[in-house]
Order: sequence, then C-alpha cells, then structure tokens
Amino acid sequence: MSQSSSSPASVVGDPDRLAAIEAALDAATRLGDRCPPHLGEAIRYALLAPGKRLRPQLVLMATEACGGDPSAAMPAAVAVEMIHAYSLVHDDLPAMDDDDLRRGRPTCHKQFDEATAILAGDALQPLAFETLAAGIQPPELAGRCCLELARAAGPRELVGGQADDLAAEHQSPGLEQLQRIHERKTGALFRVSLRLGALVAGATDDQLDALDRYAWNLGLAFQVTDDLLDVAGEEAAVGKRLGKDSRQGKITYPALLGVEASRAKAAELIAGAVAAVSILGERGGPLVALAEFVGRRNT
Ligand code: GRG
Repeated sequence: MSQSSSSPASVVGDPDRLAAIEAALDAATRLGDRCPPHLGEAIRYALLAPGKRLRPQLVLMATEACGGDPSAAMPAAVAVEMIHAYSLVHDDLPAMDDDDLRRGRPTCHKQFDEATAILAGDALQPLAFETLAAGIQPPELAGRCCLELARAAGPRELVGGQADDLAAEHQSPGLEQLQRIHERKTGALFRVSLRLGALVAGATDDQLDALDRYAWNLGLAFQVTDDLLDVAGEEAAVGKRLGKDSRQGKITYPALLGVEASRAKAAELIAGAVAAVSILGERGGPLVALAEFVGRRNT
C-alpha cells in the first residue's frame, strides 16, 4: 500500500477551491433522521477523511478551463469523490486488499465493522447519482452526467479494472495488461471527473478530446508514481521478484520496468498530460499545476 492510502494527504491545489469542496462534501452527507446514525457516521467517516480531493478538483478545474462556472459543477465534484470513497472502502475490505489503514486512519471496516463498511460503500454509490441528478442543471445535462459516471464506475471500467486486478494476483501480467488495469481503476475516474466538469461548461468536442488525452496520461502517471512510492524504502525487493512486488503479490511498474525506467515513464506521461491541455490556454493552468504535482508527489 502506498502512502497515499496510509498517511494523511498533503494539500495540493487552491485552498479556496479545496475549502469549497470540503464544505460541499460535508453538506451532501448531512442525511437527516431517516438514515441510521451509525450508517451516517460511517458514510461521513469514509467521505470526509483527509484525502487529496484530486478528482473533485479535476471536475472544477475542467469547468474553469472550458470557460464555465465551477460552482455549477460542484454536485459533480461531490459525486465523483463519493464514488472514489466507496471504491476505497470496498477495496480495503478483507475480501479485497484487506487493509487496516487508509488516509492515515483505521479503514472503515476497522473503525466500524465489516457489514457497516460494506453498507457505507453501497450507500455512497446511489448518493453520488442522487447528488448529480438533483444538483446539475438543466435535467438533460444531469442525465448525461449520470450516464457518464455510471459507465466510468461500472463493470467495463472501475469495477472491471478491480476484478482484473484481483485476478492478476494469480497470474503474471505483462505491461500491457497492467496498463489496461490502471486505465480502468484510476484513469476512468480521472477521465469522467474532467468530462463532467467540461460538460457543465458546455465544452466543445476539441476541449473534451484534449481533456481525455490529459486524463489518460495523468491516470497512468499517477499509478506509476503510486507504485514508485510503494517501493521507496524497499530497495531490496525490486527486481528480485520476477515482476511482483511485496504488495500482496500485486504487479507494479517498478517491478516490471525497474525504478529508473518507471521514473522516466512518469515524466513522459506528465509531459503528455501538460501538452494535451495546451489548447486550453491560460485557463488550463491549474490542470498543468496538478499534473506537475502528480509528477513530484510524495503522498
Ligand atoms: C472496489 C470497485 C472497487 C474498486 C476499487 C480505487 C480502487 C479500485 C482501489 C484502491 C486501491 C488503488 C491503489 C487504486 C488505484 C487508484 C488509487 C491510487 C487510489 C488512491 O487515490 P488517491 O491517492 O487517494 O487520490 P486520496 O485518499 O488522496 O483520495
């Protein structure tokens, strides 16, 4: 497990934007009396834990980059973070990665219990779509956003990537298969975050294409750097395990390519992300800064 899942996140991004995201996440999970208190507490524990909020920031940055009003896209920012938070809660369960720590705190099933964590993850999924359907205007745009998020979070993307990742623990996948896993586990949520933000701004096809290319590069770069963070300090392990690292037999870029080539790959992907958004001009500056953060991140 990388530090991204085991220690509190360092802040990246504009403090005002981050504060607005936190406030919106908080407001979206004040669920009232009909939600059992224990479940509500677990939902808030999972969602409000100190993460980097990369995906909601991508939503708002894409809106801004395409000339829209970021506040109109806030329901989409909340929705993608809800899907992300659910995926982390379920990924940490004993049946999956079986982790004890997430975002520097006990995982949801350790803090509460397994059934409550499963239900909190279950609840975050419809809440994401409720947030989009109720908050994005006009309703046709809300429907389009729901469709795009459902596809990205579904069996062909996020859940499919997770299923293949679990299956790969018993195989020896190559680079291409590893890339396909991460395109779906990480890239799909990055991509849909950017697309939802762009759609709210009424983006052109050229702008959407540029953001798709940015997302593809950023998603893979993020995973390569995540893998590099995992092997930092494990110098004895890399290269001696026939392509598998110490993370429960999971395949990683450094294990397949070596550390230096992985660093070069990450730098190449970050450059690709930055180049992709050059057509957005100055308004794409925050996206460039976020890509550069991913390239040098230590959390
Ligand atoms: C259970 C359907 C299902 C999917 C799980 C997201 C995921 C798929 C698994 C989490 C484990 C993992 C290594 C995923 C790759 C993406 C990743 C590194 C997520 C962590 O994202 P950050 O660093 O987390 O943005 P924070 O906590 O900062 O939000």
